[in-house]
Amino acid sequence: MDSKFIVIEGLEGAGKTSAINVVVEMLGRHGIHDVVFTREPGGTPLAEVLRRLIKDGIDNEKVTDKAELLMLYAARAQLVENVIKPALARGAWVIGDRHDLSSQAYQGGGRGVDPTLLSTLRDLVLGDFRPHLTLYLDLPPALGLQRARARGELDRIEQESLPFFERTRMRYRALAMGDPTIVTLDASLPLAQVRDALRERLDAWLNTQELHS
Ligand code: T5A
Repeated sequence: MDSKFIVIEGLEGAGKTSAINVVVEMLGRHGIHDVVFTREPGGTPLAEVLRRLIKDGIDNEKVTDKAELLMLYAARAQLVENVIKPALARGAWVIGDRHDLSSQAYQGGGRGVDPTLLSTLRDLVLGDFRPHLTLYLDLPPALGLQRARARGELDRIEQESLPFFERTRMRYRALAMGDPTIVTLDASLPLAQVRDALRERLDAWLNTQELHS
């Protein structure tokens, strides 16, 4: 089977960490052990510096929506060209904790960034590079934020208002509905049920990939 890029997406507290463990487990069951992990923003030395700036800002300077977007795409350009594409080219599978769909949802939906600017940037930075599969963990933002809060301090983006996350979720759901490579899972269920649903969907997808290889 050719190597693939699988992405986990969702609001804060959706359970992406636990989902990544299930993906690793299922890949192992299908004999796939050469796996590279990425997170966005981040994943290269330069992208990790940008991650800190995006999440925390600097010296209380207001981070404009455009600067935030450009930093996210600068980090993504570094990660895709220096890590993801080389890994796929040598035959490794890549599991991404977030990718471009986050920008479409948070910056496009949450921040309300001009759609033309978003699509122009995506085309310029990524061309036609897309994940083979995206697992979108859907949950009400209030629940996700409650989980994230229980874990510790909230960063700059996590401190946004509930309506910001409602808009982000609406955009995630709208994009997922129109894209067959995005699988939506109910992440408000107890963890064991989410994990079972993930196993089932991934197993079916991996079987299909095997058939076509
Ligand atoms: N961002 C990112 C953008 O705005 N645009 C972009 O283009 C990109 C790439 C990234 C931030 O940047 C923004 C989005 C983010 O705000 P981050 O630190 O990577 O920052 O933030 P998150 O990805 O949101 O990471 P979190 O750790 O908050 O979310 P997870 O990984 O989904 O949460 P997880 O798995 O740690 O779970 C949180 C807690 O909930 C529990 C877990 O045990 C854990 O304690 N939990 C459950 N409890 C009960 N039932 C379940 N089903 C549960 N699932 C998880």
